[in-house]
Amino acid sequence: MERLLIRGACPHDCPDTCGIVTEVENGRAVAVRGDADHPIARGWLCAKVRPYLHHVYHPDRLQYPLRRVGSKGSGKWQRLSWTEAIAEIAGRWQEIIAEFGAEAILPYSYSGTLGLVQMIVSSSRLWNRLGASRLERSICCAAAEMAVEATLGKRWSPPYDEVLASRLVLIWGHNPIATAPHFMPFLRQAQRKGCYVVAIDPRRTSTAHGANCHLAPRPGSDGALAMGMAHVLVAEGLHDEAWLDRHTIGWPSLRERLAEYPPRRAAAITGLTERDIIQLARRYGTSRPSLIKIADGINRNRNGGQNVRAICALPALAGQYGVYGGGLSYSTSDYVTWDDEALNRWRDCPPPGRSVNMNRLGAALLGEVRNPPIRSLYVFGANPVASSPNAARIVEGMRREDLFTVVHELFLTDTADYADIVLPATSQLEQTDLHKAYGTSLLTYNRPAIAPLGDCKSDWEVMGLLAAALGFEEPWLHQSADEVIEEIWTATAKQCPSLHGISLAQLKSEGSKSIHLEETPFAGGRFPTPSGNVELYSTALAEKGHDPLPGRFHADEDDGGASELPSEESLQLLTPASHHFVSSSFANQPGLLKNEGTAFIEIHPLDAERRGIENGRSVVVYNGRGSCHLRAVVTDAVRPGVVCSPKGRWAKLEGGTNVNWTTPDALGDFAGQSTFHGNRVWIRPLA
Ligand SMILES: Nc1nc2c(c(=O)[nH]1)N[C@H]1C(S)=C(S)[C@@H](COP(=O)(O)OP(=O)(O)OC[C@H]3O[C@@H](n4cnc5c(=O)[nH]c(N)nc54)[C@H](O)[C@@H]3O)O[C@H]1N2
Ligand SMILES: Nc1nc2c(c(=O)[nH]1)N[C@H]1C(S)=C(S)[C@@H](COP(=O)(O)OP(=O)(O)OC[C@H]3O[C@@H](n4cnc5c(=O)[nH]c(N)nc54)[C@H](O)[C@@H]3O)O[C@H]1N2
Ligand code: SF4
Ligand SMILES: [Mo]
Repeated sequence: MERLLIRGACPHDCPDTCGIVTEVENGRAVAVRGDADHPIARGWLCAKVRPYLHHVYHPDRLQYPLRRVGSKGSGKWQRLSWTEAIAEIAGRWQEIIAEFGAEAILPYSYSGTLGLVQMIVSSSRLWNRLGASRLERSICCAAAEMAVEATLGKRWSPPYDEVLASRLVLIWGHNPIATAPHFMPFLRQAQRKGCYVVAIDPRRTSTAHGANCHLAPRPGSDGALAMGMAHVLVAEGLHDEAWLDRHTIGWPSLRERLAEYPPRRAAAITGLTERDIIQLARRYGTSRPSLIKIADGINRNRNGGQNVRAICALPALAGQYGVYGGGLSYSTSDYVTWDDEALNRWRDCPPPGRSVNMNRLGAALLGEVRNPPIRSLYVFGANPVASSPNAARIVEGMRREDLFTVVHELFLTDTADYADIVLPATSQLEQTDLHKAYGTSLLTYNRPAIAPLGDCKSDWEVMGLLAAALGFEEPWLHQSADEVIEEIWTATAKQCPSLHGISLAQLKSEGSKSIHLEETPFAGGRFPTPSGNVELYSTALAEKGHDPLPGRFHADEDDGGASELPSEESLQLLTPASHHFVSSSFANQPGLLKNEGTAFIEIHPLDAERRGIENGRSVVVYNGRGSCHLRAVVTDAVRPGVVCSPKGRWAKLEGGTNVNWTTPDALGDFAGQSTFHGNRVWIRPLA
């Protein structure tokens, strides 16, 4: 019997990017474990990925290309060969291009895998060569990214283990127990050494439960909270004037603006008490080192960008940037930036196509995007019907008879149901890739452990087949995955100090390598911004038409898509990460569905009572955009006025809709950001 151990990387949208080891017997994977030699996984995987073989060998895995035979969404399919499928796609595209031009084709991909080849390169090269519409990738973190880059220059963050030096950690709008599990052992160890942890989240998450203190501000009010804290720091002389003088731009103007945020006003906006705000500010101003850890949940609202800007100002006021164990932990994405030209091949391509904001998919398909209209949609590594906002509009758009839709997937998802052609995709155990973590400093190589199931092909293989069928002979569309990695690595290593001293060969043989980080981020108060300082005042933002200073916020305008519903009866629905799914990935796996339990919504006892809702009762959650059915969990874990139902459910397993039938497709303040959490809903017991 042949038994092999193959090293790989968890490809899912999670900052940890664990190293995994697959045990293979006679060509079949028999076990998947955390790689004991991987400095983050350290031998264990999260609850979602531990049962990975149920994902890989799920009886519903697609194994052959399918063509729709019934009406869109009817679920009637006919098997076809890859040769037929590719010929049909290329033929339809050639007709569309002849009539409307290549921009009538929209590729839609996001975070099914985060691999360099299967996600990043597969989302760029072929589409650039074609001159297709480009996708504005703003569903997750666009506003926070823009805010952090405008303020600090780059998304740099300390490694997880630096928290062992922190004396105070503010976990702000982030739920790492579910969304960055491998940070938790470090945090717990820090707490055992006396580090004080404050969770700032409108609901009592499992992370908040384990914190030393939990503050529950109104959703979207974090900017006002940060400004209020800054006001107190200055009023009490707890700020570091010398550091601000030396290392920031715009401090005098920001200081003036802080006058607008006395604790009383900050309390009125956030729903916290003045005392809470003053105490938090005092603790922040007197504990060193103090770390603020944010992720992306916090930026999915109307003011997400400016809220993150205000939070980014706090470590500057406290002189905490560049301090080991202090500063801001957001993302490590900018330590290595893949070489743009090697990735995209712009020089060999026609002028880039127009951009379509992914958060407006339904609207775009229904006519918001014209000249040319979108006539073909190619979805891979994403499940927009389940995961993108205002889903009813997406479905309406995807039902268009004149839209030719291809979905490349592992499963017949809510989105695949509306395809004309469905192509079967490999899982991570069946494909080659390179992964750069966004929460840690590790690069991890994924070697395929098993042969593709049935006729499954990887994203990049399909790009090669499509390129050939469209007559594109450029070698960079026909490289193997390893050749793509080699080329991009080599081009990147030439200009990226973080890769110095690491060879690709070494990375492949050892499985993972840490990028080269000499010191804590922003050590010595050096910032890669245009001014070299923390830009409290940002000219770059001003040039884009934004307020260059943090601290002025839009009213939250969501009317739930229905101005006639009584607004005083509405509740604000948060739809954060589920513990057992990654977005909608895994939400078709029976064991994980069982562990997550019936789809639920948390509601405060006062709000439940007013509506005659008892614990455990089925409820209709609705607004002018749509509705879904959930089980009520009556709990004071949420603030009055706020309800919470985790994202990720497959609509077709839940009676036809999920929470995204209610979520808004309005855009946030920065970068076309999604505003999932700025969502007004109404709730009544199900008759
Ligand atoms: N288990 C699991 N892990 C995941 C994912 C998943 O679906 N499941 N998704 C992955 C993805 S795609 C991402 S982007 C990351 C996200 O990682 P996180 O940002 O940690 O995840 P979220 O649950 O979206 O949001 C975190 C918290 O923000 C709170 N929140 C919402 N609005 C506000 C607000 O206005 N202010 C404050 N203070 N808090 C607010 C929510 O209640 C939630 O508890 O996680 C990744 N990891
Ligand atoms: N209500 C609400 N909705 C949200 C959010 C929220 O906070 N609230 N958060 C949003 C966020 S942060 C994000 S990042 C998005 C994520 O949204 P999406 O990127 O759409 O993520 P998933 O829903 O997990 O869908 C990924 C799909 O890719 C498939 N897949 C996996 N690997 C591969 C592969 O190698 N090739 C191909 N072709 N397919 C593959 C999986 O089977 C899965 O169906 O969801 C957003 N949705
Ligand atoms: S989802 Fe995150 S925690 Fe779970 S195995 Fe993957 S990288 Fe690790
Ligand atoms: Mo995300």
